Amino acid sequence: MAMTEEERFRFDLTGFLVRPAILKPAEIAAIVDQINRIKHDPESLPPEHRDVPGGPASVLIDHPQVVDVIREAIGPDIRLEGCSCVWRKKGEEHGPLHGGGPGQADPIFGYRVKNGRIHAGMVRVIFELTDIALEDQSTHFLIGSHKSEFPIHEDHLSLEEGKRSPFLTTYACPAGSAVFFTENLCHAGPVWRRDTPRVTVLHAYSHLATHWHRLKIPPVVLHSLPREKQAYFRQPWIADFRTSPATHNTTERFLENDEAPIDTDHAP
Ligand SMILES: O=C(O)CCC(=O)C(=O)O
Ligand SMILES: [Fe+2]
Repeated sequence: MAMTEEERFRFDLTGFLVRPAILKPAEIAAIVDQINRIKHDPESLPPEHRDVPGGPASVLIDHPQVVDVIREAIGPDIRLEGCSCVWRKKGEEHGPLHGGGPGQADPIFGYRVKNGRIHAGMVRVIFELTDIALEDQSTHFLIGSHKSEFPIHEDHLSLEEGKRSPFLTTYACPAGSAVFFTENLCHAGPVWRRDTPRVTVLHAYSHLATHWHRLKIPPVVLHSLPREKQAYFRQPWIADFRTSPATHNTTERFLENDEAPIDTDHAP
C-alpha cells in the first residue's frame, strides 16, 4: 500500500488528497518555462515539447509519488488518458461545480471501497506549479460528493460568496505539489483571484481497461517519449484470447515488444 493510513482515510473521506512539494525546484522551473512558451511562444520550443506531457513535463507521467497513489486508488493496471496545461490569469475560470453523485453508478467514474481497498474509476492529478494560498481560489471540491447516491442538490452548487456549501473545500500548498481527486468528486475551477497566473498541469489516470477521453496529444509529442513513459499510453485492453495462452497487456510486454502500439495510433 502506497498511501499512509492518514492519506487513505483522508482520500476516502473527502475524495481528494494533497501530496505537498513532490517536485524539485529545477523540475518546477523547467515545466513552468515550457508552459509559458506553449501558451505564448510555442515556436520557441521543438515540436515534441509544444504540448504536455512532452519535454520537461514528461517527469510527471510516472512520478513515483504519483503512480503509487494512483495504483492504490485505481488498481495495478493504469493508463494516462488525458494531459493538459493551464495558465490562468486573474479573473479567468474553468467553470462551475460539476460531477459527483449519479456518476457513482458508472464504472468509468464511480468510487467504491471493497475488501479493504479502494477501486476508484478515473483519478485526476493537478500538479500545482506555483505556491497556492486558500484565497487564490484554486480547484474546489464538494467533499464527500464522490460517494453520493443522489444528484448534487442545488443548495450545494453555488460558488457565490455567502451561498457556498459548508462542504465546499479547497487547499493551500507549495509549488510542486500533487493534488489527487476522484473524477466522481463534484469539483470546480472558480475565478482565479491572484495577480500572478496559476500554472498547472492536469492528468487523468484510469483503469487500463477503460477509455473515456479520445487522446488529443499530438503524435509527435508521444513518439518522442521514452518507451517506459509511452507505456502509460498503451491501448486499453487487458487480455487477448486470440493467442494461447492469452496475451496480457502488461507494461513488461509493452517494453519487450517494440511493435506494441501506443494509443496515438488510433488518433485520426
Ligand atoms: O481548472 C480547475 O481548477 C478545475 C479543472 C477541472 O474541472 C477539470 O479538469 O476537470
Ligand atoms: Fe472537471
